[in-house]
Amino acid sequence: MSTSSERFIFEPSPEASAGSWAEDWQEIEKRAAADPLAYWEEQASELEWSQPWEAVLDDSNAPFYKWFVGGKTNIVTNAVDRHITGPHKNKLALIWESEDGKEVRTFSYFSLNRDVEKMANILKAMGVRKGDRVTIYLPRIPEVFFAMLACAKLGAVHSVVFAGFSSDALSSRIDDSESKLVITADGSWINGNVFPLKDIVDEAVKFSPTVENVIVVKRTGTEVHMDPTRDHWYHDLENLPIARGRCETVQVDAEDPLYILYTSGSTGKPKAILHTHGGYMVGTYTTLKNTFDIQEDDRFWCTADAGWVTGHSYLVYGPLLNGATTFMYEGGPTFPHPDRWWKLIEHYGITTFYTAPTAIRSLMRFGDAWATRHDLSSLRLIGSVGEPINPAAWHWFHSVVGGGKAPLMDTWWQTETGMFQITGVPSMPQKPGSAGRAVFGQVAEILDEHGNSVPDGQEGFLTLKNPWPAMARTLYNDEQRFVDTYWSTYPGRYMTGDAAKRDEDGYFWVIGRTDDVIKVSGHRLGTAEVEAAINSHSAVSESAAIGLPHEVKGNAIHSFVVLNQGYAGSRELTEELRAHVSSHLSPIAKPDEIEFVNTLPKTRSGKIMRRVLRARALGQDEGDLSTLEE
Ligand code: 6R9
Repeated sequence: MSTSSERFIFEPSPEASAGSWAEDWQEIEKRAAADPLAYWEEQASELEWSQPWEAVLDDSNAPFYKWFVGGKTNIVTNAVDRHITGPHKNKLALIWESEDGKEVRTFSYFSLNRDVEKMANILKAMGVRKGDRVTIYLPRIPEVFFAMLACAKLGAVHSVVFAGFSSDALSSRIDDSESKLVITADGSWINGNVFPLKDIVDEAVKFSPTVENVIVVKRTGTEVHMDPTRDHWYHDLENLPIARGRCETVQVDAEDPLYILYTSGSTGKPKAILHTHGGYMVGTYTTLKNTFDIQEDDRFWCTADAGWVTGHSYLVYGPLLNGATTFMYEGGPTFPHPDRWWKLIEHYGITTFYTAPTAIRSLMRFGDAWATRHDLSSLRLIGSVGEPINPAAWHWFHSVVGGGKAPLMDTWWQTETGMFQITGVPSMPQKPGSAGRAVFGQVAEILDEHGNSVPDGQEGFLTLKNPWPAMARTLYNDEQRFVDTYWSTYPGRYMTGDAAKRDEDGYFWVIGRTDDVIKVSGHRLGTAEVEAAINSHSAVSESAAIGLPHEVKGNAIHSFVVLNQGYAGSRELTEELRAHVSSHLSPIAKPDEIEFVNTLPKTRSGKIMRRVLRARALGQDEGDLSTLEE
């Protein structure tokens, strides 16, 4: 793609820009560029702090940056507490609908606080204190809000694990974080079937020395085993005296940890990204406000699961920090029919809708009629995240869902960045396929492998120049890996791992990952994790996994497998290996194709050359093969 073919521009409509938070975006951009710290200080001042900060940024021990140093607050003070003492008290904070559509639960800020206090009182009674880690393994139900907010309220550190990960994956995350407590449900609903969450937890905590208690929310009514010394039904705990009464929000240092979230990297061991109360709070508050222009009467729907960073920042924290009404739906987009989401938008009058390109592509395939038979005119802004949005999906989303009028905000960011880094605001012209411009106060630069700036229009590595409040502070228990992974390629700069281009107007066009991380249906996975799962099967000697382009999922996993002596490739074994990955890692990581091979291309030092496999599969030039072993 050349930049000249990317000239198609959507000018903002007066309705979208007039009165929006960042209406004078050029002005704000200029001001924030001139003094980013003043910009962030001004944003932080819109929130409540029990003790003001002494310095906005401390960069003396970079890359271990500190924000709002000396300040005291709690993200819950701003996400919940401040709303119940003001005009938002009776405003809806959360609307939830079940997968089958038979249950609706709504929470005003007042009642959300009641539930958060109840959960926090229970956690406290179970010995959870500031700094303790709690693993949350829950479906998309309101209790995931209560659990995350209750931990934060006490200054405990939550580690949400996507409730689609296997017991192996869950167990390693519980052990790595040394969680005291696990919060789960009996099961979750997936397209009318029960996924047995409690069974998976039982398996995962079997050998976990640190887990003292497991709280179980009843959701599917499935029969589960309850260990009387360890497991407790939430509905029993809720009725105990310990659950009653007020629970104070612990004031913590701005830099105290809020959560860890495991995400995939280049090795088989997931990285535990650590975020803090103060900076993360300011960053998610501001970016959601600017990009989705949160207004008093909005109903904001982010379709992400709380198990991923998008769910943390823009389903739970961002909307609540802005005093908005956030909507959560338990199920997926196509069950029982491909208009499930459109029905919800129509019924609840959703105004701002944030989803992933893979979902748009999967819904597009069913034709326009499923969407157009619903009145989607309440939508005033729509958004995309997770991977580049291809032109066909952009136009369908914009015209069929957004009615050609709702600005489509593409948002580029990562688990590590905590908040948007490249995006737009509704008053800014949009270029379909470009994620937009660096957020206010940020400078993004495209560099070559030597660290030199590349000319506009040319591909290179996407880097971020300025520190930002919601940046990851470290990898939990692995400071060295934090420095090595993100900060040593280009000293003083954050290396994103993505390839991108910048055009002459300062818009960024993200191409994709340059490492062994792949996005499958918007979910972040590492090829090494898939390989580790396959290699744990007794028939397998070794394997390599790569991502290949897929029309709906963005990327699909292809695995190349070398079998042990005495095994032969067959259709049965292929299915067995796919099921093995499903149960040892996650159904989302199941390879689309498995190819049995005799050898894998390796360097002389024994490293698998995945790029050679990818080039071969795509029929492309295999590139430099000088390091390839005989
Ligand atoms: C928020 C999230 C991060 C990776 C990132 C990039 C890809 C995310 C994107 C996008 C193009 C966008 N990515 N948003 N690529 N356009 N709007 O997805 O976090 O799961 O950590 O993934 O996702 O490759 O490096 P995470």
